[in-house]
Amino acid sequence: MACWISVDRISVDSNDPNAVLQYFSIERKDYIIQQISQGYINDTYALLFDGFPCYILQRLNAQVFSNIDVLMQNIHCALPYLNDKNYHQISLIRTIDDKPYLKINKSDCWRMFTMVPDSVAFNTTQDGVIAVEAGKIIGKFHSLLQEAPLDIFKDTISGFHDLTFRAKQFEEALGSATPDKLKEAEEAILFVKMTLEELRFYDPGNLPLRICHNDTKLNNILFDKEDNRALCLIDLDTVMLGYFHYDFGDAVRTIVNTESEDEKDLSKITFNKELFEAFIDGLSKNSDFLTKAEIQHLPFGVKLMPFIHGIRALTDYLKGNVYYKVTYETQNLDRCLSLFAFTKKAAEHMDYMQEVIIKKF
Ligand code: GN1
Ligand code: MG
Repeated sequence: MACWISVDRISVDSNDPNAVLQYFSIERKDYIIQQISQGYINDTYALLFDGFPCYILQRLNAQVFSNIDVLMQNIHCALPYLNDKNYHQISLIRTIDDKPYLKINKSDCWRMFTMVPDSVAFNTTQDGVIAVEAGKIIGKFHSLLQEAPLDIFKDTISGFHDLTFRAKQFEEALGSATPDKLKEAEEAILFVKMTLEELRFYDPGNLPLRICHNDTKLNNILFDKEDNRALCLIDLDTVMLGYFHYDFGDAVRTIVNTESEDEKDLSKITFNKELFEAFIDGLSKNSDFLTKAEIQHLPFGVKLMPFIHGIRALTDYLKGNVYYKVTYETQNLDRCLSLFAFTKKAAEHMDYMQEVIIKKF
């Protein structure tokens, strides 16, 4: 249902992307608005004029992001650094009253970015060039942000990739789940318990904290439509401090597994060695910033990240799909099963990854 409220004495339908456009400092034109269905959290729209995409408009999920000021502040701080001859800078479009986003009320927040022209994103790939390019751009993102002071970045979601925190949420979900769901997810629950036991002694120790993207899945990288050069990373909502192996693991899990995150046929889940080596090749071109200890931790990230995402999906399934947008009731369960299938593949390839990494770095 549309909810009419007032912004600066003007009424706006806070659910309607068309209605919020007038509050952004862009040329007034008859844009066509197309919803982009990807993404589990925000609502995203592309603004097209004359068939060309010009802007990205997003309604932020205020339930997931409880402090949108902090989130936007992190992005605002990161963007000036993310600019280089080999990194396409994206810009935030300010509102007509010169704010970084449109806050209608606490739960209705919209923001707009420039669209990267002639760019494309891929959910999965079989192409070694894409894997090389993905490695390069993730390395570039980190080298550029190395210049930014750490203390200006605040957590947008605390404990985001913290295994102990995710395990606690999982335990709570077990306590409140229906017997049906517990039965349906029996195998996945066992896998979590076993793997948590195995990772009990995981300790990032004195690895350096870096400004991470924290969601470096393949489809958050834009490539040039013509020559497949990687241009930049998008979806900067979780730019905050973390360990490099988070970004490494998220990229690898979505590149070397050539199937989607909710693939039901687990026999299709891959660990494609050519793609892994290509990714490492690309990353090694922009990896001077990495310490020895970080390099040693890279394979661990490939096991950790799909496992953490799997626990989060399973927790959400047990809680009744309250966090992620789902298109069917058991989607979160399918996601966790496929993520766990990849976690197992990663575990089988730990020595192999270490060997490739030692050779290339
Ligand atoms: C969520 O909405 P999207 O797809 O950008 C999630 C990520 C996961 C991703 C897919 C804030 O991101 O952590 O990698 O789904 N983002 C948040 O698993 O929870
Ligand atoms: Mg995201």
